[in-house]
Amino acid sequence: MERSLIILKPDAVQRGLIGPILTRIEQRGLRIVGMKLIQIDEALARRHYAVHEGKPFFDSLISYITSGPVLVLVVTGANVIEIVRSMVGATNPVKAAPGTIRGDFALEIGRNLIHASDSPENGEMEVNLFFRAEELVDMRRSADQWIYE
Ligand code: IDP
Ligand code: MG
Repeated sequence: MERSLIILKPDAVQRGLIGPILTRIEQRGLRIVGMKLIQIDEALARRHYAVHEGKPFFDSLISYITSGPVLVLVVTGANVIEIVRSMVGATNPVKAAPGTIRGDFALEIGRNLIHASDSPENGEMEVNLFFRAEELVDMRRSADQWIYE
């Protein structure tokens, strides 16, 4: 069972795209087990994006992700890392396929709306960075039998 941390970045919140993006996540059948609206501070941003420290876009990335409230959520299930990454689309919206979130709603890499964990290991790390265990629910959905064989 994998877990993916998804962040609807400040541009998604400011543009009123929480609803349309969450709709896609719900419609796909993904199971949401945590969700909160927060403002990421610089320390958390630097930890979350530590892998990008030193890159030319690092400072602008930190100011972008801390520039306003974000919606963070945790989705869980078999293969959710790959499923969510494919829904999100390529990092650069210019290259993101139509039908993906970035391909349908974004135009530039520095305003690409959404973060999603890129491996099961990073999923675990990122979920633990943003959520305490008691903030997550143990969700049993009656619909699961119609979503999973
Ligand atoms: P990802 O969000 O698709 O996983 P990463 O390569 O992990 O992409 O980069 C993290 C974030 O940093 C991107 O979503 C984007 O907001 C920003 N970013 C990455 N590369 C660039 C760049 O070349 N210019 C500006 N921002 C970038
Ligand atoms: Mg990444």
